[in-house]
Amino acid sequence: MVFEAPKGLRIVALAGGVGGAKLADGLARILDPVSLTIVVNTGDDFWHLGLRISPDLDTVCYTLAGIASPKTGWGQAGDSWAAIEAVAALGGPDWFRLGDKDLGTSLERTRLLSEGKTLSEITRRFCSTWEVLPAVLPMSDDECPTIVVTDQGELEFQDYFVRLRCEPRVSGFRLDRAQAASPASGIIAAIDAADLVIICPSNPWVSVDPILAVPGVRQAVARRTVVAVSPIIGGQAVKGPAAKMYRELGIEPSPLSVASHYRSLLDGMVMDRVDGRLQPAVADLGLAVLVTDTLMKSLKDRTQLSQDTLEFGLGVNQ
Ligand code: FO1
Repeated sequence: MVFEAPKGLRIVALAGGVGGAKLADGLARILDPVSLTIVVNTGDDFWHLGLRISPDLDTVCYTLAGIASPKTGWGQAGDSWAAIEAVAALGGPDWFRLGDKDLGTSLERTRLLSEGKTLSEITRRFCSTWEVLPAVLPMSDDECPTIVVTDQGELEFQDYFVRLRCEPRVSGFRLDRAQAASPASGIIAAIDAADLVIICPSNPWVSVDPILAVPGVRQAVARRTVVAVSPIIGGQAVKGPAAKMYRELGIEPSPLSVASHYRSLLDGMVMDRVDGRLQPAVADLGLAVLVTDTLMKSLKDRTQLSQDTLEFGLGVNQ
């Protein structure tokens, strides 16, 4: 499927995690690569086993390269676990399941960082090896860990998400490192040139808000036409703790809550048919609404949702 795009079209997608990676992949499959820039959350990045791990960047790149594990959505397809099992056998931490090939990615990233390369440069180099053609940009080259405020204290994201299996009760988030970071080179220019910014179906609190917290990003996005795809379908997150977070924060998880979350930025909202009854309430926020199939189980679902979102988004302010 090739989207009949107007010449010179520029699209920016804000993405984090598996849902974001799937829509970014759908967009990459129907757009000319020069039309697409994907800005990726790095608030989940952390130091572990002496290595710099960038889970969302890797998830997006592996997915676009067609090498992501189809079972988990993260990590590489057909990976083996010899290294992490050797770590465990020696009494080291194995709660973060880094496969052997995945470990290679983090080893090389860490080596290049120690040589003084930036995360943007490293990502560009990896994308070239993996033949990922659209521009994939980390939100910042600075370290900006997202802190999850919980009943078990303030936790770095992977501690909360993987080590503690999202069990602690969430009361808020601290994005102060993102708020003090510089946007990676090219991000603001890409957003300023965008005909449409698409907020992918990623967790609003911990995948998209960190990107928007980087100085200048929210302001640049607010100047463009923006549509969001809800990561909440029928009161549940397709993957991850978004719905649990909403409930613990006293908010009903729904596309209406997602639309309210981004309200000051949005022109349009894409939500699933199972939530069709909420269309009038979302429209009452002053937004255009597209009700369609948003669950991405197959590659065809990814390209169809991308096509629907592009057609809707590009028409929203006509
Ligand atoms: N998620 C898990 O739930 N358990 C893991 O052991 C795990 C390992 C892992 C290794 C590399 C990588 O790139 C991602 C990994 N993830 C794992 C996923 C990751 O924690 C999340 O996808 C994101 O940070 C949330 O978007």
